[in-house]
Amino acid sequence: MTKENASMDSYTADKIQVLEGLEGIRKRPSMYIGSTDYHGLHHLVYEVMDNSIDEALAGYCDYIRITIHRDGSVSIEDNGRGIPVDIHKRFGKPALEVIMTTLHSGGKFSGDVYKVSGGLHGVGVAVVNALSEWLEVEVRRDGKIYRQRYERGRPGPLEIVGETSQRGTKVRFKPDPLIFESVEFNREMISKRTRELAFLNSNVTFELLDERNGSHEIFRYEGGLPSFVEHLNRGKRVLHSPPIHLKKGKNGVVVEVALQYNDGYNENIYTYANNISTIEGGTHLVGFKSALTKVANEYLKKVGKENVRLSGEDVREGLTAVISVMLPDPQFEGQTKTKLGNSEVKGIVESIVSEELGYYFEENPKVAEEILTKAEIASRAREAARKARELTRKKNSLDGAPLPGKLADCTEKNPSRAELYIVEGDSAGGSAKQGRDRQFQAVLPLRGKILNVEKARLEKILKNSEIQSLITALGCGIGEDFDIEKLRYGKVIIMTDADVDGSHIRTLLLTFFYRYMRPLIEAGCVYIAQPPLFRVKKGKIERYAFSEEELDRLVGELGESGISVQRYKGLGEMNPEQLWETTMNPRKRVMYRVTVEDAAIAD
Ligand code: 0RA
Repeated sequence: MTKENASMDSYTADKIQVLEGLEGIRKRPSMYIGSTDYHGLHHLVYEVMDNSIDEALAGYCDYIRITIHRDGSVSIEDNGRGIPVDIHKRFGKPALEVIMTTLHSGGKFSGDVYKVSGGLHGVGVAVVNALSEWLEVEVRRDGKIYRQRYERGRPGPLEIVGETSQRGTKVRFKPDPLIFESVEFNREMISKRTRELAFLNSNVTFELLDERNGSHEIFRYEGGLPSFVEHLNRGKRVLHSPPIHLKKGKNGVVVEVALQYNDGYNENIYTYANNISTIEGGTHLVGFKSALTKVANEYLKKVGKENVRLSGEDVREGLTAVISVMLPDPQFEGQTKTKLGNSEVKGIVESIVSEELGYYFEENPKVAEEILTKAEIASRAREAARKARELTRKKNSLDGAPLPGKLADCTEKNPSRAELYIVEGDSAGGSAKQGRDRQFQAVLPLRGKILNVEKARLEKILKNSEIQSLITALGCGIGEDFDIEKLRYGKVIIMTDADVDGSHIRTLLLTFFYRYMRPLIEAGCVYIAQPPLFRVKKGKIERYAFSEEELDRLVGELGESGISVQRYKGLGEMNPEQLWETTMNPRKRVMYRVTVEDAAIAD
């Protein structure tokens, strides 16, 4: 500061301080709004909306209209009390101007006006002002309409422009193109947030207008969180209706939860703290999960199933839930500041949900049965899959595992040049081993026994020793552990007989790949060999036919006299040379590359 500045009166000094504050926001916008891309841009809209929502939470506002204007500005209008315009004692200027030009870190105005402070990360509308080319605010209050315009945060005069019997605030701003990468608003994004806020604030009507194309949406969900859950579950088969709904306050924290199960396997939980979407979860989510698991297990105990023990994952299979907490001083943590950190919230949510959900289950035993039956099935499936995985992991223990004894490996170690033939039966396996080019072709014979488990559940199939050999030979693991980088062969070729058994084994293998190694199919690594069905011989001429039609053509070509036709019932009937010539020699063979659709059909 210069000497002159230092000697200025306190009002001017305040003004300088304010401008320095707003200058700081303009210098480091990302510190306040996360980024200057379209996320940051829309953040401005959400910030102003949150201020209006605060009025609604305080019980003074039930209507909010958002308009995207043709000139690139957005306005947010509410019917709340209107921002106060009287002279602020400490600052000696209108409260409106103080609000528009002062950073309120954390709890706005140290909590004297708002019990629950919303505002995205509580940065305040001054941030929007600082990052706007211009901003106009209109306040309806005390029978008058007040207006003030700001340019890059600098205030013009506060004027009275008319009279009114209404109350409310309208903030219209045009984001500064010097700050943002793009200043074009996306209606979809604003619409999504508006819908979300409408679910979370069931007493408020929202209107969204886009003057650029004349579109107009109204959001009002008197059903609140249960409607939100129904919306998320739309198109799904639900286990019970309506959603379970509970709401209760404790120690100044209000907890509201709606949940409903569908017959799928996904877990879909949305969490909010003071209307802010906590994408990274936090203490409210932890408390909820813990309560849900506890209540489910307690209920099972009560109905005499002490021996069943459900895990959290079991209980959350097919669950759609929305959790909303309101608290006086939210702490946001995590990478994107969307994780609720207040430690006291965990216990509060846990005790409220335990108690209320416990009552609900007692009063609605049919719903409880539906939910718990599903969780029990989930539990059994998870247990079986875990055991199977352990089994294959042990045998596989990924890298250092010994290769199966039946595998005749190739010398080539570069997977992109190596091939694995999966062959049905030991005798065909023998021919393939002798006929192959051992430089790049490996052979793994599978015994017909694999057929016995065809109808078994997949968990059982995983225990099958033939399948385990296959997993070990491929080296890339299965399911969540699948890693295509570890795949030992770039081509995996299924070679089975052209009969019913052969087709069963092929189907089973495809199903297995589809369920446990889908990326292998997606990468185009799985093939089906096409062995010939007939051998036609006449004198020294020897030819092969892969179909009846081809056979007819060949016979016609060669002439019928002195011709001998052999029909191959199985690969085993071919000698090693024949197998090489017809099915394994890359220069002559015909192979079919398996697509995901093929495998899905097999499944
Ligand atoms: C400070 C104090 C009061 C209301 C507001 C701010 C207020 C801010 C915004 C921002 C958008 N819409 C708003 N509506 C109100 C309380 C005023 C009173 O006690 O009358």
